[in-house]
Amino acid sequence: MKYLIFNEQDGVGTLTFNNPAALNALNTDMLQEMREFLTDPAQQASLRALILTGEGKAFIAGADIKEMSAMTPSQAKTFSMLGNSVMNLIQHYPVPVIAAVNGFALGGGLEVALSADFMYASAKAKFGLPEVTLGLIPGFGGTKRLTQRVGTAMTRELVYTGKMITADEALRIGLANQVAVPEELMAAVTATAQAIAQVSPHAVREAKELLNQCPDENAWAVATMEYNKFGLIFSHPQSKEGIAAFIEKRKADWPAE
Ligand code: DAK
Repeated sequence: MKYLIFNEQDGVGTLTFNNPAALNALNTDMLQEMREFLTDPAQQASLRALILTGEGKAFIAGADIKEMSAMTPSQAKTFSMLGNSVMNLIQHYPVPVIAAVNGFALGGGLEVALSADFMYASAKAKFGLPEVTLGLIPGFGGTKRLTQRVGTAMTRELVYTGKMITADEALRIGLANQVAVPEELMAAVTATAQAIAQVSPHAVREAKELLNQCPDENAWAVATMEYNKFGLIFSHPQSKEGIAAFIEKRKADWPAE
């Protein structure tokens, strides 16, 4: 991979955006590499959690403005469709995805972080949707995801002004779950990913699938899915093991799915 670095330890994968000279700006090739990585079934089967982060001073400073400068309207639409499909692959990745926002997360970069299940921020991170300053609008599903995360009024202020906010402000509005000093960001995110890797992998995958339905379905549809899943999970060996381990006062040893 030219734009991505991947490594894994004990079921926790880390995918690093690696084009620091361009602040990891999202170009077509990088999006295609992400799509390839995210659809690899072997990788999906072996991981328990996936961390996304950036090399250098940016997480991702947005879509590649230089590449976009040469696009026709139809190429821009194709680019937006590719970006949207990659964001959906992150959102629906079968295991939790945590964005470790190490620096600038702007435009398409914030949209990547918003597609993750949740994000932690370095105290140095900066967030924003500056598309309007370029005469554009957010193109990778960010308006909806940001509205779901921080509410309508805050999203509108950020989209209409294009301004950047700090990590502390991101924490205050519920965009980031935690702020860490820069040197401790990866340790904090890894500790949470490792905690996820300890619990039942089957239950986590099922919970993620259910949580992904919540914003789009009505309460009754979600409740129906929940009780169906809740019933089915009782036939899974991991629920039997988890409950037995609690009663026998021992650590669960999760059988393979
Ligand atoms: N694209 C391409 N190159 C970028 C870039 C970007 N988004 N951001 C930074 N770079 C490049 C810079 O051009 C510079 O390259 P050289 O000049 O060295 O060749 C290098 O990265 C270092 O950047 P700076 O020298 O500017 O670094 P500073 O620390 O001074 O400033 C900055 C950092 C993040 C404040 C600044 O680089 C900046 O403002 N960058 C642009 C941020 C931005 O506006 N991002 C939003 C991009 S728009 C759509 C599809 C998609 C989208 C919209 C619509 N449809 C088709 C509907 C998505 C849009 C976006 O994401």
